[in-house]
Amino acid sequence: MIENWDHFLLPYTQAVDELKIKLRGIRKQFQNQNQRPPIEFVTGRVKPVASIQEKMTRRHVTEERLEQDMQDIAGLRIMCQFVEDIYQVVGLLRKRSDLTILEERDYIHNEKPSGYRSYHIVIEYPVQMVTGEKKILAEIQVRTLAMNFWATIEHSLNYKYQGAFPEELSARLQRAAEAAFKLDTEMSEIREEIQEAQHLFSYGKRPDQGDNETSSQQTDREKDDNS
Ligand code: 0O2
Ligand code: 0O2
Repeated sequence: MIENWDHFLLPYTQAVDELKIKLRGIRKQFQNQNQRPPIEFVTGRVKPVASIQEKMTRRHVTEERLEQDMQDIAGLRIMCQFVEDIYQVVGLLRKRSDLTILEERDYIHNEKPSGYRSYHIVIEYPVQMVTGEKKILAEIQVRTLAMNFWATIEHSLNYKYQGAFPEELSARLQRAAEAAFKLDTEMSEIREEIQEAQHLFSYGKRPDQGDNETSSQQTDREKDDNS
Protein backbone atom coordinates (compact mmCIF):
# COMPACT_ATOMS: atom_id res chain seq x y z
CA MET A 1 0.00 0.00 0.00
CA ILE A 2 1.32 3.45 -0.84
CA GLU A 3 0.67 5.10 2.56
CA ASN A 4 1.82 8.55 1.64
CA TRP A 5 1.15 9.67 -1.94
CA ASP A 6 2.75 13.09 -1.39
CA HIS A 7 5.96 11.31 -0.45
CA PHE A 8 5.72 8.94 -3.44
CA LEU A 9 5.06 11.80 -5.87
CA LEU A 10 7.79 14.11 -4.56
CA PRO A 11 10.49 13.07 -7.10
CA TYR A 12 7.89 13.36 -9.91
CA THR A 13 6.98 16.90 -8.83
CA GLN A 14 10.65 17.78 -8.71
CA ALA A 15 11.21 16.28 -12.19
CA VAL A 16 8.27 18.17 -13.73
CA ASP A 17 9.47 21.45 -12.21
CA GLU A 18 13.05 20.92 -13.42
CA LEU A 19 12.04 19.78 -16.90
CA LYS A 20 9.69 22.73 -17.37
CA ILE A 21 12.57 25.09 -16.65
CA LYS A 22 14.96 23.18 -18.90
CA LEU A 23 12.56 22.93 -21.84
CA ARG A 24 11.53 26.56 -21.52
CA GLY A 25 15.27 27.29 -21.53
CA ILE A 26 15.52 25.91 -25.07
CA ARG A 27 13.02 28.55 -26.21
CA LYS A 28 14.96 31.30 -24.42
CA GLN A 29 18.26 30.22 -26.00
CA PHE A 30 16.82 30.48 -29.51
CA GLN A 31 15.34 33.90 -28.74
CA ASN A 32 18.67 35.00 -27.35
CA GLN A 33 20.25 34.14 -30.71
CA ASN A 34 17.53 36.13 -32.51
CA GLN A 35 16.26 32.86 -33.97
CA ARG A 36 12.67 31.72 -34.11
CA PRO A 37 12.32 29.07 -31.37
CA PRO A 38 10.87 25.68 -32.40
CA ILE A 39 9.01 25.70 -29.06
CA GLU A 40 5.96 27.89 -28.58
CA PHE A 41 5.23 26.98 -24.95
CA VAL A 42 5.72 24.22 -22.40
CA THR A 43 3.32 22.87 -19.78
CA GLY A 44 3.66 20.09 -17.27
CA ARG A 45 1.78 18.27 -14.57
CA VAL A 46 2.01 15.40 -12.12
CA LYS A 47 -0.86 12.98 -12.73
CA PRO A 48 -3.48 13.40 -9.99
CA VAL A 49 -3.65 10.46 -7.54
CA ALA A 50 -7.23 9.60 -8.57
CA SER A 51 -6.13 9.34 -12.25
CA ILE A 52 -3.15 7.17 -11.28
CA GLN A 53 -5.41 4.82 -9.31
CA GLU A 54 -7.99 4.68 -12.12
CA LYS A 55 -5.27 3.82 -14.68
CA MET A 56 -3.77 1.20 -12.32
CA THR A 57 -7.13 -0.57 -12.17
CA ARG A 58 -7.74 -0.25 -15.93
CA ARG A 59 -4.24 -1.46 -16.84
CA HIS A 60 -3.88 -4.02 -14.00
CA VAL A 61 -0.77 -2.26 -12.68
CA THR A 62 0.24 -3.24 -9.15
CA GLU A 63 1.79 -0.78 -6.71
CA GLU A 64 5.05 -2.77 -6.89
CA ARG A 65 5.19 -2.19 -10.67
CA LEU A 66 3.82 1.38 -10.67
CA GLU A 67 7.16 3.18 -11.13
CA GLN A 68 8.14 0.97 -14.08
CA ASP A 69 4.75 0.45 -15.71
CA MET A 70 3.17 3.91 -15.58
CA GLN A 71 5.24 6.17 -17.79
CA ASP A 72 3.21 9.36 -17.53
CA ILE A 73 3.01 10.09 -13.80
CA ALA A 74 5.28 13.01 -14.71
CA GLY A 75 4.00 14.60 -17.95
CA LEU A 76 5.43 17.42 -20.01
CA ARG A 77 3.94 18.97 -23.13
CA ILE A 78 5.80 20.97 -25.72
CA MET A 79 3.72 23.01 -28.16
CA CYS A 80 5.18 23.97 -31.55
CA GLN A 81 4.05 26.11 -34.46
CA PHE A 82 4.94 23.69 -37.26
CA VAL A 83 5.15 19.90 -37.66
CA GLU A 84 8.81 20.37 -38.72
CA ASP A 85 9.48 22.04 -35.34
CA ILE A 86 8.33 18.86 -33.57
CA TYR A 87 11.05 16.83 -35.26
CA GLN A 88 13.62 19.57 -34.55
CA VAL A 89 12.66 19.45 -30.85
CA VAL A 90 12.90 15.63 -30.87
CA GLY A 91 16.39 15.98 -32.39
CA LEU A 92 17.38 18.41 -29.62
CA LEU A 93 16.06 16.07 -26.92
CA ARG A 94 17.97 13.11 -28.40
CA LYS A 95 21.22 15.04 -28.00
CA ARG A 96 20.74 15.89 -24.31
CA SER A 97 22.90 14.24 -21.69
CA ASP A 98 20.63 15.02 -18.72
CA LEU A 99 17.94 12.54 -19.76
CA THR A 100 17.74 9.14 -21.46
CA ILE A 101 15.14 8.44 -24.14
CA LEU A 102 13.62 4.98 -23.62
CA GLU A 103 10.83 5.04 -26.17
CA GLU A 104 9.47 7.18 -28.98
CA ARG A 105 5.97 6.95 -30.44
CA ASP A 106 5.14 8.89 -33.58
CA TYR A 107 1.39 9.40 -33.46
CA ILE A 108 1.75 12.11 -36.10
CA HIS A 109 2.35 9.79 -39.01
CA ASN A 110 0.59 6.90 -37.22
CA GLU A 111 -2.40 8.73 -35.78
CA LYS A 112 -4.58 6.98 -33.21
CA PRO A 113 -8.03 5.68 -34.30
CA SER A 114 -9.58 8.65 -32.44
CA GLY A 115 -7.68 11.03 -34.76
CA TYR A 116 -5.16 11.96 -32.02
CA ARG A 117 -1.76 13.18 -33.23
CA SER A 118 1.37 14.00 -31.19
CA TYR A 119 4.92 12.75 -30.81
CA HIS A 120 5.45 10.93 -27.51
CA ILE A 121 8.80 10.38 -25.87
CA VAL A 122 9.31 8.35 -22.70
CA ILE A 123 12.40 9.37 -20.80
CA GLU A 124 14.32 8.26 -17.77
CA TYR A 125 15.27 11.29 -15.70
CA PRO A 126 17.54 11.37 -12.64
CA VAL A 127 16.27 13.45 -9.73
CA GLN A 128 18.67 14.39 -6.95
CA MET A 129 16.92 13.70 -3.65
CA VAL A 130 18.48 14.20 -0.20
CA THR A 131 18.43 10.39 0.08
CA GLY A 132 20.38 10.02 -3.17
CA GLU A 133 19.65 9.92 -6.91
CA LYS A 134 16.28 8.57 -8.01
CA LYS A 135 15.60 7.76 -11.65
CA ILE A 136 12.01 8.27 -12.66
CA LEU A 137 10.06 7.86 -15.92
CA ALA A 138 8.40 10.85 -17.58
CA GLU A 139 6.41 11.30 -20.78
CA ILE A 140 7.02 14.26 -23.07
CA GLN A 141 4.29 14.97 -25.62
CA VAL A 142 5.36 17.18 -28.52
CA ARG A 143 2.57 18.60 -30.71
CA THR A 144 1.54 21.54 -32.85
CA LEU A 145 -0.88 24.19 -31.63
CA ALA A 146 -3.54 22.69 -33.93
CA MET A 147 -2.97 19.17 -32.54
CA ASN A 148 -3.17 20.60 -29.02
CA PHE A 149 -6.43 22.39 -29.80
CA TRP A 150 -7.97 19.15 -31.04
CA ALA A 151 -6.62 17.02 -28.15
CA THR A 152 -7.83 19.51 -25.53
CA ILE A 153 -11.35 19.58 -26.94
CA GLU A 154 -11.49 15.81 -27.39
CA HIS A 155 -10.14 15.27 -23.87
CA SER A 156 -12.86 17.42 -22.32
CA LEU A 157 -15.56 15.65 -24.37
CA ASN A 158 -14.13 12.38 -23.08
CA TYR A 159 -14.98 13.46 -19.54
CA LYS A 160 -18.59 13.93 -20.57
CA TYR A 161 -18.94 10.67 -22.54
CA GLN A 162 -16.36 8.56 -20.59
CA GLY A 163 -14.77 7.59 -23.92
CA ALA A 164 -18.02 6.17 -25.32
CA PHE A 165 -18.70 8.80 -27.97
CA PRO A 166 -21.87 8.53 -30.06
CA GLU A 167 -20.88 7.37 -33.57
CA GLU A 168 -21.77 10.69 -35.17
CA LEU A 169 -19.63 12.66 -32.69
CA SER A 170 -16.74 10.26 -33.11
CA ALA A 171 -16.87 10.69 -36.89
CA ARG A 172 -17.00 14.47 -36.53
CA LEU A 173 -13.98 14.42 -34.22
CA GLN A 174 -12.05 12.30 -36.71
CA ARG A 175 -12.93 14.77 -39.48
CA ALA A 176 -11.90 17.67 -37.22
CA ALA A 177 -8.55 15.93 -36.55
CA GLU A 178 -7.97 15.62 -40.31
CA ALA A 179 -8.91 19.29 -40.78
CA ALA A 180 -6.42 20.28 -38.05
CA PHE A 181 -3.71 18.24 -39.75
CA LYS A 182 -4.58 19.83 -43.10
CA LEU A 183 -4.13 23.22 -41.43
CA ASP A 184 -0.70 22.11 -40.17
CA THR A 185 0.24 20.91 -43.66
CA GLU A 186 -0.92 24.17 -45.28
CA MET A 187 1.00 26.21 -42.69
CA SER A 188 4.12 24.14 -43.32
CA GLU A 189 3.88 24.93 -47.02
CA ILE A 190 4.01 28.67 -46.35
CA ARG A 191 6.40 28.26 -43.42
CA GLU A 192 9.23 30.32 -44.88
CA GLU A 193 6.90 33.21 -45.63
CA ILE A 194 5.47 33.06 -42.07
CA GLN A 195 8.91 32.80 -40.48
CA GLU A 196 10.16 35.85 -42.37
CA ALA A 197 7.09 37.84 -41.27
CA GLN A 198 7.51 36.71 -37.64
CA HIS A 199 11.19 37.63 -37.66
CA LEU A 200 10.39 41.05 -39.10
CA PHE A 201 7.75 41.51 -36.42
CA SER A 202 10.06 40.43 -33.56
CA TYR A 203 13.40 41.85 -34.59
CA GLY A 204 12.62 44.42 -37.29
CA LYS A 205 14.67 42.55 -39.86
CA ARG A 206 14.52 39.51 -42.11
CA PRO A 207 16.33 36.32 -40.94
CA ASP A 208 18.83 36.60 -43.85
CA GLN A 209 19.96 40.05 -42.65
CA GLY A 210 22.95 40.01 -40.33
CA ASP A 211 22.84 40.95 -36.67
CA ASN A 212 25.22 43.86 -37.17
CA GLU A 213 22.77 45.98 -39.10
CA THR A 214 21.37 48.79 -36.96
CA SER A 215 17.72 49.71 -37.16
CA SER A 216 18.62 53.05 -38.77
CA GLN A 217 20.68 51.26 -41.45
CA GLN A 218 17.72 49.02 -41.95
CA THR A 219 15.30 51.92 -42.24
CA ASP A 220 17.65 53.50 -44.82
CA ARG A 221 17.67 50.26 -46.79
CA GLU A 222 13.91 49.99 -46.62
CA LYS A 223 13.65 53.57 -47.92
CA ASP A 224 15.98 52.61 -50.79
CA ASP A 225 13.86 49.55 -51.51
CA ASN A 226 10.77 51.74 -51.76
CA SER A 227 12.31 54.47 -53.92
P1 0O2 B 1 -6.49 20.13 -16.85
O1 0O2 B 1 -7.42 19.06 -16.40
O2 0O2 B 1 -5.90 19.83 -18.21
O3 0O2 B 1 -7.03 21.52 -16.74
P2 0O2 B 1 3.57 27.43 -14.60
O4 0O2 B 1 4.75 26.49 -14.56
O5 0O2 B 1 3.32 28.14 -13.32
O6 0O2 B 1 3.55 28.28 -15.82
P3 0O2 B 1 1.60 25.34 -14.03
O7 0O2 B 1 0.52 25.85 -13.12
O8 0O2 B 1 2.59 24.40 -13.41
O9 0O2 B 1 2.28 26.52 -14.83
O10 0O2 B 1 0.89 24.60 -15.16
P4 0O2 B 1 1.36 24.45 -16.69
O11 0O2 B 1 2.75 23.91 -16.74
O12 0O2 B 1 1.12 25.71 -17.43
O13 0O2 B 1 0.34 23.43 -17.23
C1 0O2 B 1 -0.47 22.52 -16.48
C2 0O2 B 1 -1.40 21.89 -17.50
O14 0O2 B 1 -0.57 21.19 -18.41
C3 0O2 B 1 -2.31 20.84 -17.00
O15 0O2 B 1 -3.49 21.44 -16.60
C4 0O2 B 1 -2.53 19.95 -18.22
O16 0O2 B 1 -3.60 20.41 -19.00
C5 0O2 B 1 -1.32 20.17 -19.05
N1 0O2 B 1 -0.39 19.08 -19.24
C6 0O2 B 1 0.92 19.25 -19.44
N2 0O2 B 1 1.53 18.11 -19.69
C7 0O2 B 1 0.62 17.17 -19.65
C8 0O2 B 1 0.66 15.76 -19.84
O17 0O2 B 1 1.66 15.12 -20.10
N3 0O2 B 1 -0.51 15.10 -19.72
C9 0O2 B 1 -1.61 15.76 -19.43
N4 0O2 B 1 -2.72 15.06 -19.31
N5 0O2 B 1 -1.70 17.09 -19.24
C10 0O2 B 1 -0.60 17.79 -19.36
P5 0O2 B 1 -4.22 20.97 -15.30
O18 0O2 B 1 -4.79 22.19 -14.70
O19 0O2 B 1 -3.33 20.17 -14.41
O20 0O2 B 1 -5.31 19.99 -15.80
P1 0O2 C 1 -4.18 12.23 -19.11
O1 0O2 C 1 -3.29 12.61 -18.02
O2 0O2 C 1 -5.61 12.31 -18.78
O3 0O2 C 1 -3.84 12.89 -20.41
P2 0O2 C 1 -3.01 5.05 -22.59
O4 0O2 C 1 -2.40 5.86 -21.48
O5 0O2 C 1 -3.67 3.80 -22.09
O6 0O2 C 1 -3.94 5.85 -23.46
P3 0O2 C 1 -0.28 4.52 -23.40
O7 0O2 C 1 0.20 3.54 -24.43
O8 0O2 C 1 0.11 4.33 -21.98
O9 0O2 C 1 -1.85 4.56 -23.55
O10 0O2 C 1 0.20 5.91 -23.77
P4 0O2 C 1 0.01 6.77 -25.06
O11 0O2 C 1 -1.18 6.33 -25.84
O12 0O2 C 1 1.31 6.87 -25.78
O13 0O2 C 1 -0.27 8.16 -24.40
C1 0O2 C 1 -1.30 8.35 -23.49
C2 0O2 C 1 -1.54 9.84 -23.36
O14 0O2 C 1 -1.58 10.43 -24.66
C3 0O2 C 1 -2.88 10.12 -22.76
O15 0O2 C 1 -2.75 10.20 -21.38
C4 0O2 C 1 -3.25 11.45 -23.36
O16 0O2 C 1 -2.58 12.50 -22.71
C5 0O2 C 1 -2.69 11.30 -24.76
N1 0O2 C 1 -3.64 10.69 -25.67
C6 0O2 C 1 -3.53 9.48 -26.24
N2 0O2 C 1 -4.59 9.21 -27.04
C7 0O2 C 1 -5.38 10.30 -26.97
C8 0O2 C 1 -6.64 10.63 -27.58
O17 0O2 C 1 -7.23 9.87 -28.36
N3 0O2 C 1 -7.16 11.85 -27.27
C9 0O2 C 1 -6.52 12.71 -26.43
N4 0O2 C 1 -7.12 13.88 -26.19
N5 0O2 C 1 -5.35 12.41 -25.83
C10 0O2 C 1 -4.79 11.23 -26.10
P5 0O2 C 1 -3.91 9.68 -20.41
O18 0O2 C 1 -3.47 8.40 -19.77
O19 0O2 C 1 -5.19 9.71 -21.11
O20 0O2 C 1 -3.85 10.70 -19.23
